Amino acid sequence: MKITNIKTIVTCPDRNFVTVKIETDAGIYGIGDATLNGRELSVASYLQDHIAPTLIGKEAGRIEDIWQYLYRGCYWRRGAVTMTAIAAIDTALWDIKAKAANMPLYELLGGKSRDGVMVYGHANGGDIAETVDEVAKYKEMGYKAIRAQTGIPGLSSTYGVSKDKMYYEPADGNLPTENVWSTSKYINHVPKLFDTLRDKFGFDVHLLHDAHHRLTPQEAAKVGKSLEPYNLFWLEDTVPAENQEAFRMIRQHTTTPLAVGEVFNSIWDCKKLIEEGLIDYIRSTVVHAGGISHLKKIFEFAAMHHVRSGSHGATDLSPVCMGAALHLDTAIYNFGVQEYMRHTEKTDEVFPHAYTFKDGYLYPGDTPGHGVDIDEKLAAKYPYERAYLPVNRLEDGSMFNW
Ligand code: EZ4
Ligand code: CO
Repeated sequence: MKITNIKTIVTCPDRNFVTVKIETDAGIYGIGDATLNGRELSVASYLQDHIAPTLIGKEAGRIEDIWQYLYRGCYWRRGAVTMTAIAAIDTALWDIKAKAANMPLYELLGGKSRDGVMVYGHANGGDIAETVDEVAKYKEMGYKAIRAQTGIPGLSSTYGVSKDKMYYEPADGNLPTENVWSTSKYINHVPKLFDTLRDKFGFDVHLLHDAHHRLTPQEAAKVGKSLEPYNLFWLEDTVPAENQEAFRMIRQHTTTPLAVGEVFNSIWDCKKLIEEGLIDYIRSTVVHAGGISHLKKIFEFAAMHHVRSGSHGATDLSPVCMGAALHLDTAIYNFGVQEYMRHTEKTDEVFPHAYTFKDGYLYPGDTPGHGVDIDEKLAAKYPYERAYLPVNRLEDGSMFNW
């Protein structure tokens, strides 16, 4: 089965998505997500201008060899743009292989290790009372795990807290929005949120929290310690982890479980974090960490070091990524939790999918492949719209220095 054509489809059904479609001479096609929030067109060009010409005529079943060819063969290894493009090709090739075998993808990855994939949703409010209401809504929908974020008194806006509830999108504006951040205001406020939530909902629901890479190691240690009485499922993205050693300091001071990795794109971003047992959950996902092939290797390495998966699953990762991630989540044995922010109706219409939500769990479905498709005609109705993730400054106007 030879690759005959590679299309790169850019569409904006409420937000931008890049999708790669690989066609073969057997009439079977596969699709992969290539969306990199705020940098979408770079990946589209990488795929269309650089990768596509090199793969026409190649054997579609040689997934590992194509992965190594794209990773090692281009000389310039790693990087978010490159790895997202490789991920899209890899996902599409796994989709093709599973369709050709007439099996849902999880069967090719070793079969089911679990029946359903526990997901967490985002409850965010402008203040604590509003966040409490949002958590209640997620509980009603059946969620077993809920991420809680709240606005900080004295700061006019906070990343991850939005007016839109079910489907908020952090990217906006024709130019980047600028937010103001104060760690001292945050540190004093966040324990109050979890104190209120545990008081109201008890300890039977998993609660998570995301610090969006805004802390120093010392501040992270302090936040982790202050949240210990509330028994969080995890504290996410404390420090950026470009300096992996920084997590040693956090680890020594708190037993709050630590999660990081949504911006990582390869095993080399988390090798030390995992092998030294500095984190509890690795949050990388299919689209940004080299596809099914590479992420499976990361998760298997993590399994040896008591680290579980907790894949990123915000609205800017397309339903194609979600479908693929659910098959991997279903197959691996060290699965932890899967983020699920849901997509808008418009997005779901462009990407018909087999996965379903019930009672706090997602199910990948049994359609051959990863079970997600793209309606190209509908996609063509929504042209790309420029959008950026916001920039953060401190109260004195300076950029973050960590
Ligand atoms: O900031 O997906 O855990 N989820 C998150 C997300 C990310 C966005 C970045 O594009 O932190 O909201
Ligand atoms: Co996050």
